[in-house]
Parts: sequence; C-alpha cells; structure tokens
Amino acid sequence: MTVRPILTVPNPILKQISKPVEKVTDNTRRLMDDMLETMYAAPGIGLAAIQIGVPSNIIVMDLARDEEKPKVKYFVNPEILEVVENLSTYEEGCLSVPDVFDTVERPEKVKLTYLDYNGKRVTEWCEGLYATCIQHEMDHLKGVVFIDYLSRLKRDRAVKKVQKFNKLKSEN
Ligand code: GNR
Ligand code: NI
Repeated sequence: MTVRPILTVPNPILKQISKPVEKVTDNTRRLMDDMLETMYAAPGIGLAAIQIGVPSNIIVMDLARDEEKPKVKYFVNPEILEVVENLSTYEEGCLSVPDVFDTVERPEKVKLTYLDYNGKRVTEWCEGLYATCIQHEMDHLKGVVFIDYLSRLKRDRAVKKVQKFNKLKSEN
C-alpha cells in the first residue's frame, strides 16, 4: 500500500467529474487500499479517488474515533436514492482545503446504494456524521468541494490560505 499526494484547491483536477467503475477488480481494490492508507496518513475520515487524481467513483471512509476499533467502509459507484427534508449543519473540513473549516447544511438522512470492497450491492440509510461525510465525498465525485457552498469572499480567502501554505511548504 502506498500513501499518495492529496491534491489541494485550486487544482483543476478537483473539478473533474468522476466516472463510474465498470467492475470491482483487484486493481480497484489496490486503489482503495492506497486511498485508505493515504486517508489515515493525512489524517482524515474520508477520501474520494479524485483527491489523489483518479477520476473514478470511489470513496473510502473510517468514522471511528481514535480509541475505537476501525470502521472502514469502501464505496464504489455510490448513488443517493432518497433524502429527507430536514437539514443538519456540520463544521466541515477537507483534506483538499487544509486548515479551513466552515458550516455546511445538508440533508440529515440519505438513502444510499453502492458496491462494497467485494463488489456486493449495499443499500442503507445513513444519518449523523455518516450522512454528512458521504455527501461531502460524493460532491468530490461531481467536482464540488465544500467551500463551493460558502460566500465568494470566504471561498477566495480559503483558496488563498491554501496557496500561501503550499508556497511556504515548497520553500522548506
Ligand atoms: O477528514 C475529513 N473530515 C471531515 C469533517 C467534516 C466533514 C467532512 C469531512 S471529510 C474530510 C476528509 C475529506 O476531505 N474528504 O473528502
Ligand atoms: Ni473533502
């Protein structure tokens, strides 16, 4: 397994629309293994393939707290089938926008269908942090990053902050 670099805004690759996976193969699983290792190294609670530059509809997630045992989830070709009307707000962050946090409103429950690590179909209702995170990750598959929901001023500030940080890093 390999930790791969995570792309940050304003990299245009993050705006690409990811494509469905035809079949869950060993190659798909190798990519998911790399994504999980990259996510843990960051560290983060979710990662979409496009964040490491791969435009495929693949997401990994682990919502377990530090002390808990891992709760790894893999999603291939996820689709939201239903959402409830109620919204919930959450202070979101993103590995592609490091050190920026802001509130985003999203449906508090979603009915999700996807293929798991073995290519088996799973359909389930998600709520709480799980609902927030899967919607955040599925936005990445459509080229959307959470700062796209903020005002232009906040979004521009966030991008500038990331660029400044990356410039400082590259000088070290
Ligand atoms: O690590 C992450 N934390 C997080 C916190 C609140 C809402 C969404 C997230 S996902 C983020 C990792 C990431 O950028 N996934 O795309
Ligand atoms: Ni993100």
